[in-house]
Amino acid sequence: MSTWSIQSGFDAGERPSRSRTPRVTVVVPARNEAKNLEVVLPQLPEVHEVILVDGHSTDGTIEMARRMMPDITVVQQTRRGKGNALACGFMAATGDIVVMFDADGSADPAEIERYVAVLVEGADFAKGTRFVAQGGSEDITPFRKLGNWFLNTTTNVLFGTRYTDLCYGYNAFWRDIVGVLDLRDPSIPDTDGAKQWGDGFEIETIINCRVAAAGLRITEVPSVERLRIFGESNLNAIRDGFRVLRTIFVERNRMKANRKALAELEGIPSGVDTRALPAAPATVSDTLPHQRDAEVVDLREQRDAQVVDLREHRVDAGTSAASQAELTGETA
Ligand SMILES: Nc1nc2c(ncn2[C@@H]2O[C@H](COP(=O)(O)OP(=O)(O)OP(=O)(O)O)[C@@H](O)[C@H]2O)c(=O)[nH]1
Ligand SMILES: [Mg+2]
Repeated sequence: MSTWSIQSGFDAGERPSRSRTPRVTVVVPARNEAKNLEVVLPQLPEVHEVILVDGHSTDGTIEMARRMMPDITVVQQTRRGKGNALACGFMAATGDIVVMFDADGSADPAEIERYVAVLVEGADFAKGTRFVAQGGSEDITPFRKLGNWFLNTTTNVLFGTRYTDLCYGYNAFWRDIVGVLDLRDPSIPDTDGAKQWGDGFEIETIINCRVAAAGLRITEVPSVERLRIFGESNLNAIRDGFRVLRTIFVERNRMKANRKALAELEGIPSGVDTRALPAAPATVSDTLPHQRDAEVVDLREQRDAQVVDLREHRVDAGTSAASQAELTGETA
């Protein structure tokens, strides 16, 4: 397993002190996964908390989750799409480490400790990969594999990254980097019912691009993707593949714009190669000195406020999805 980060040129400062025995939050986005959760939840190891982010399921997903794991935290997502579900889950998380864990049976719960281990050893972001020794997939088709290879290579060329599996959703990170991800605010309402940018399956690409652009330490973790147990994939290879491709270019422009803005702030004369600059502060607390006083506090206030906000969307024990939907003004 190799750890790498792209050239950042700045010493982003010391990482916040991190626990050797971190509390782990497992975030499980789920849309109509009742049958899978019945199998998957009992297999999860003992962790600090498990957060189910429900995508307006109609198959009793929430009830099943509660039956299999009475102390599970249930959050109702605020808009639509896996990206929004994850953003809601990250915001509600209280552990030191966040593990992104699909509900469909494809992620092996026994691997969680591997992700945690590389984070404790010094990585900021532990990226699952099916395409290294000891990794694999029982699920991927040759067509998707080719598409993933193309998207992965494009990212590596444009960002200077060393990813081997861009489009894989089993990843983990220290929660103190969540500010760097800068995901679409879950409290922004779902206006026209259309999936908003960042709310769909492009989420993994957005996260991968942003952690790399920020110069964070990334360690790839071999992972074996298993077959979805029941039901059908929500992913459409062609439509979502194009969404990912677009994301890569959008994120590349974002990185360049951030670096330019940062160079201006730092008073670096034009003509200097801004590729040597990080695209964003490395972690919420590891901002560059000039940002430390002003922005950190802001970010934290914002984060706390959002968590409180989001908790209004939590489904309390004994409250059905329908009555929760009434509460939040959403249709179940
Ligand atoms: N809350 C929520 N979860 C979702 C949504 N879309 C997908 N998910 C969950 O995200 C996880 C991954 O979705 P899948 O449909 O399996 O897609 P995938 O794993 O990327 O693709 P496959 O390899 O085809 O399985 C599953 O646990 C889904 O239930 C959504 O809109 N809302
Ligand atoms: Mg899946």
